[in-house]
Parts: sequence; structure tokens; C-alpha cells
Amino acid sequence: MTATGLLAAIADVGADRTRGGYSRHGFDRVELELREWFIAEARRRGLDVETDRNGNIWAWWGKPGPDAVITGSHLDSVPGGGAFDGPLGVVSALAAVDVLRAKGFVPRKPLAVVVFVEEEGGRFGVPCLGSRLITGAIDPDRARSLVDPDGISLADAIRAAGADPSTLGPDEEALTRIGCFVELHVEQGRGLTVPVGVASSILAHGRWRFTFTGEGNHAGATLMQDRRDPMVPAASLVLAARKAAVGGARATVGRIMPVPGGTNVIASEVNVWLDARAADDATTKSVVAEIQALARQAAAEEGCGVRVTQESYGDTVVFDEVLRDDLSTVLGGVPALPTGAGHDAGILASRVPTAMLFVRNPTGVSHAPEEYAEPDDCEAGVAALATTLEHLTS
Ligand code: HGY
Ligand code: MN
Ligand code: MN
Ligand code: MN
Repeated sequence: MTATGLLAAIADVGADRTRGGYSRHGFDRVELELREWFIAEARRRGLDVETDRNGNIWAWWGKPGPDAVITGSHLDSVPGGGAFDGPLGVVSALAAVDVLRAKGFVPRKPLAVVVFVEEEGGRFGVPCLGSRLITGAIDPDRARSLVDPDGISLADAIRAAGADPSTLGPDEEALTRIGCFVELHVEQGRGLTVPVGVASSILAHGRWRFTFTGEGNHAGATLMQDRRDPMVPAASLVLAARKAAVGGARATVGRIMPVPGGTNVIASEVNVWLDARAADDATTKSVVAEIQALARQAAAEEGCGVRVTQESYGDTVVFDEVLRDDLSTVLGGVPALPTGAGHDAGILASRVPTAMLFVRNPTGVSHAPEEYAEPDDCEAGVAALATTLEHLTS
């Protein structure tokens, strides 16, 4: 089956029709339905499916074993996200297995398609949760205590999904089986002029939560000079992010949550999430330091308090150059390019040889319903992934 056909099947399961895009998050109803869809598709291909201690799904072609070649991606999305970010890597892996099976290829190494949980952090706030848990990049107790906007903890969401949260934690057995990991992903940005490329690096990036505290009061009865309105420094943070992100750095506030959030109420507290990224660790941290200083000054001027929590962080990832160049050569000299988006591949790269294939995105738009890749480019991606997997498991 083609990637396009499988994406259409996923769209029947995963689209959030109320928003036109996709909103499926870790262990929520839609992601669980997509996981069941994937398991059925994998089993239809005779792959042996197992779910690891952190909820990641592994579909094996051949017995699990050392020096395995792993491919796959994620099925969750950001709120109102697109249809390709994550699913394209998963369906292309299934379609690549179809291509290899159709030509009678039999891998001489174990091969698995993996689906990582909660890559976007769209529900519990920490991106790449499944791959961070496997590699020990997040403490399991901290993970269990993460809560979604409705106050549901990850532990409760896992229990509600019929699994056991007490098993969360580093998984050396899973890691030592991996000989290398190759993730195919829709391009996010406009770097490719050919259908397929390979990744060279991932920007350093992190998420910081700013909690501004003031004095809740009546929007009409409170004189302006008597206010301590946390929405004022929150607004300054949005503008400070734009001001500080220079020289290729990127900083975004995509989420603000005032408490209690009434139109005629001066908020008592405002939570603001900052996403900041840059080509290197030092630049990212200096951009965030500048934003923090501006936010603290704005809070003080309004008589408000501010607390800053770093919720996630990852230094620049430079992918294994030998593997990158080997795949680029095998694929006929496709270009290598950096990505501004984070990926499970970026987390696994700290432990195993890792590469990424990108499929051209004509507008570069991602994390929005308009995210797109041409069907021909999707099929070129499948062919490239099949060639890659054949090369690596021969
Ligand atoms: O946020 C990111 O960079 C990725 O899409 N999870
Ligand atoms: Mn994404
Ligand atoms: Mn992704
Ligand atoms: Mn009233």
C-alpha cells in the first residue's frame, strides 16, 4: 500500500474534524485509536508487535535482537496540527516493508518499525516523552507527575488506557538492541529542492514556563493605579521573545493561560510558555536569559511576581556523519540539511547511530492543518526508506 493510501487511512482515524487539523495527544482517545490502527496494520504484515515499558510500540520483522535496524516516528500531534508530522514516518515505514516484501527481500538483521508516544508534548508538556523515558533523559517520577491542561496526570492517563505507569523508566534492553535508527519525517521548513534529503543537525531548543502572579480583581471596579495585573508582564514576554530572537535564533510564545480567565476579571496568575531555539547551546541560553531579564523587569514594574521553570531542553544534535553520508550516497547524493524541529531521532542520537530522511514540504508549513507533502514526494520518500532499510539490513 502506498504512503498516500495509508495516510488517507490514518486521516479516517485521526483527523480532528472540529479543527480541520489533527489534535491527538499522548494516551488520549484519538492517539489510542491510531495506535490500534498501527498495530492492526503491522500484524497484517506479519510483524510481531510489542509495547515497551514506556508505551512505545515496536513492530518486528524478524526476531528482536542486537544490531537491529529501527525506523518509525510518532502518531501524536500538536493541537490543530497537520496530517504528516509523525504519521508520514510511520506509514512510510509500513509502506517500505511492503516494497521490500514485494521484491522478495529478507533482512539479514532484525528490523522494526517503532511508534514513540507523546513526541509533541502536546498533552503533558514534555516533547519526545517516549524516547526521553527510554534513554533516561527524564526521571520516571517526574514523568508520572506531569499533568495535562485538565489536571490529569500521565500516570492516570496511562492507567485509563489500561497500562501500568509504574513500569516507566530507562530501557537498556530496548536500547542495546538498536544498531541504528532512521526516522523519515516531513520537512518542516523550505530547504529541499528535491523530494528527499537527509538531516545534518537539530537546533538546540527548549521550553520554559513563566508564571506571573498579581492580584485578581474586578475589571471595572479597580482603578488602573491600584492594579497588579500579571497579564501586563505576560504581554511583554511575548514581545521580548520577538525582540531577542535575532541572528537565526527563534523564540515563540504559543500558549498563554490566565487564571481564572474571565473577560471581566483581572487575572491573579498568568502562565506563559516560551519555546526558544538556536543553532547552538550558548545562543539559545543567551536569548532565553535576555527574555527572562525583560520579563522580570516588566513584572517588577507592575508589582507582580514571576517564576520561571525550564520544562525541557535539548542541546544541538549533530547526526552521525558516517551514517548520514552513507545514506546520502546510497540515495544518489541527496542533500543534507539542518532542521529547526525536534524529533525522537534527536533524543536517540545520544545513544545510538541515528539518521533522518526528510520528504519535501512545498510550503514548509508545519504544526498547522496546511502542512503538506506531494503524493509523488511521499512515494519517493518510501522508495528512499526502502533502499535505506535494504542497505542497512543486508
Ligand atoms: O516541537 C518540535 O520541534 C517537534 O515538532 N516536536
Ligand atoms: Mn512536530
Ligand atoms: Mn514530528
Ligand atoms: Mn459582577
